[in-house]
Amino acid sequence: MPSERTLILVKPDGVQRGLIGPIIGRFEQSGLKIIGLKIMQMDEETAGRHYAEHVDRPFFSGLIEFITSGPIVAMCVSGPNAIAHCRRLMGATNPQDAAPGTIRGDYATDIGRNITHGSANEEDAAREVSLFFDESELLSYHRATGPWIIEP
Ligand code: D4T
Repeated sequence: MPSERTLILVKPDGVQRGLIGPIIGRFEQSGLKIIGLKIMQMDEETAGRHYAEHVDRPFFSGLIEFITSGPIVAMCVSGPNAIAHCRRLMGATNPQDAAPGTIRGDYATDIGRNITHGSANEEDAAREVSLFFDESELLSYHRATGPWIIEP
C-alpha cells in the first residue's frame, strides 16, 4: 500500500469546543503517524487559497468567515492510503450523513460546523500540506511500535 501524506485541520469549532485532544487521538490511535502539528489562526488569504475551489459557491463567504474566526490546529498525517483513511475516520462532509463512530458522526450536527478538514485526493493533499507547512517542519521518524502497526 502506498504511504501518503495528507493535511488534517481541526477547525475553529473543534478548538472552541475543547476537542483538539480527542480529534488528534482518533488519527493517532488508528496507527497513522503525525509528522507535523501546529496551532495557528488562518488569515483570509490562506483561507481563500485553501478553499479556492468553492469561490463561487453560496456558502463561500460564511466558510471563510468561520475558518478565520479563531485558532485551528493543522496537522500532516502519514501512512498507508492516509488520504482516504483519514476521510473515513472523519465521516461524511455533512454530519447528518456521517456514521456513528466517525469524528463528524460523533461530534457534529451541521455541515457549516463539521469540526475537521481532510484533503480529498493526492493533488489537493500536496497543495494543502505545502500551504500550511514548510518542508522543514515535517519530520521523518521511526516508531518502536511501527512493525506492530504495519506488517514489515
Ligand atoms: P472539508 O474541505 O472541510 O474537509 O470538507 P469536504 O472536503 O469534506 O467538503 P467540501 O470541500 O465539499 O466542503 C468544504 C467545506 O465547506 C463547508 N460547506 C460545504 C458548507 O458550509 N456548506 C455546504 O453546503 C457545503 C457543501 C463544509 C466543508
